Amino acid sequence: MSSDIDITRAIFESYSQRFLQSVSMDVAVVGAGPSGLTAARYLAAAGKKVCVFERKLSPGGGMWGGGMSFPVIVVQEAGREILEEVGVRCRRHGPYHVADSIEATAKIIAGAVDAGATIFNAVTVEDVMASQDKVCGIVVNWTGVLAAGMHVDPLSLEARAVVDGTGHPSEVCRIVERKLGLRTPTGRVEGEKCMWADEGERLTLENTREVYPGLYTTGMASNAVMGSPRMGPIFGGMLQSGKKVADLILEKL
Ligand code: 48H
Repeated sequence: MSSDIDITRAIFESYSQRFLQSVSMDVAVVGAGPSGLTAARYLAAAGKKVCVFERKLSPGGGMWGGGMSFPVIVVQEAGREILEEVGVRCRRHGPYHVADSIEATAKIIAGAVDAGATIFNAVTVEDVMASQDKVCGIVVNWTGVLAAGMHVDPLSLEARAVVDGTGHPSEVCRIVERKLGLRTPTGRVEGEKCMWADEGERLTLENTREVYPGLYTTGMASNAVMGSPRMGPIFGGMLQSGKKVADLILEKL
């Protein structure tokens, strides 16, 4: 009888404590894809209080499925080095390296958690907090509440930096474009262009930057914002972008 209640108490008290500890953080990463998780690992390893917010039940984003659901990913040299930091076994294949996408995704998640990042799953970021033309936090709601279309107001969490790691839709940047006037060099959030792996990989890294005061992009969102090509199931750019955005934030904080 009482053990059922103890289980409820253990879960509710632990989660409440975790949530309360996260109402004010150094970095909020939106989206637990390979870029966001990699950014979180480096930031946490550098001693920053970093939380990752993932809409879905499972973190990992688009990496589980490899290419067309063949569970294999391709990386170049720099990506291999980042994968090996978290113990992923890579194998040379022609000019590339390949890894099992399930092993890689699981170890990237574990790497972020082991470094000290907190991952909130099943939580959607639906808005940002802004003050004096600077993004200074995120606004979250339960994914289940949003999926059910219930009119429930969200909660706000403060962050010194926010990272848009939402992948192809670049959701946070689109919100900031609409509500705060984020502008790219071309004047608007462009959306990604057609497949061109080499160029897409190169530009993912180049496009990783602070796009609005307090708001950074990483991974596919960086290319979507700047109108650069997609690159298919080659993931080194995502990992390098996560590392770069962590470095950019560490320079500032
Ligand atoms: C909370 C959210 C929200 C939100 C979205 O798509 P991802 O894997 O992102 P990246 O950039 O780390 O990696 C991209 C890669 O997976 C990919 O798609 C590639 C390389 N494509 C190339 C090609 O040509 O197709 O992960 C983003 C995550 C997902 O898990 C979403 O559920 C989550 O962000 N997310 N979480 N609040 N508003 N929006």
